[in-house]
Amino acid sequence: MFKHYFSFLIVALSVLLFFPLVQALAVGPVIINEIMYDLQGTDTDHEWVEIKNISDQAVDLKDWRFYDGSNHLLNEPPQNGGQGSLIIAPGGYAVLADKADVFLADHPGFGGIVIDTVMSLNNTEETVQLIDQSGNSIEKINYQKEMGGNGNGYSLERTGDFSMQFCESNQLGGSPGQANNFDCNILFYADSFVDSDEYAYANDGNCFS
Ligand SMILES: [Ca+2]
Ligand SMILES: [Ca+2]
Ligand SMILES: [Ca+2]
Repeated sequence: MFKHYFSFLIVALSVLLFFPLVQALAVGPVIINEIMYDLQGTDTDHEWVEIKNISDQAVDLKDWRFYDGSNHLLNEPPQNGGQGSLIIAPGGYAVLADKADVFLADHPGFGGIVIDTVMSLNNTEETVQLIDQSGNSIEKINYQKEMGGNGNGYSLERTGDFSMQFCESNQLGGSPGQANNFDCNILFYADSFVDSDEYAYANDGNCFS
């Protein structure tokens, strides 16, 4: 009997010690801030995702992965035509591009960080994640076409650093490397940090975050 209770104590302590760590790791410091998953015309080579460092310290993305159903290494600029570095300043942005050179050709004069990786973003719905160097999921967003940006040249933009809501950009081509500027005709809360596939809609046209 004593042995039984001792085992229970060990399990309980393990749970108490482990879960706060998991919770801490599951939030930031880098968020997926904007998703260009369905461009006008062909998507091949042109897709990109904007990420943002919402912490007050620089974050080094060395050995991080972008996940879109499988993990893809982030190529350190200037590999494959990227520019800048893997180190994101506090409050800073970076664009993860399927083809960094194609992104820069699509956005002449772009001065921000562009990191080449591999992505194939489904035009109906997809779960995308950022995986850190230890294999932890730092960010997890599930989008679907009903949120907007469905082949019309507009991206999906997060409405705030700590918001789970994504709305269609109100600027053709989105706002890569810049603060988001969006229009919420449909309210949507993505399931970042939470392992579920539930969505919430409202139809009153109001936008809040
Ligand atoms: Ca398209
Ligand atoms: Ca696509
Ligand atoms: Ca943006």
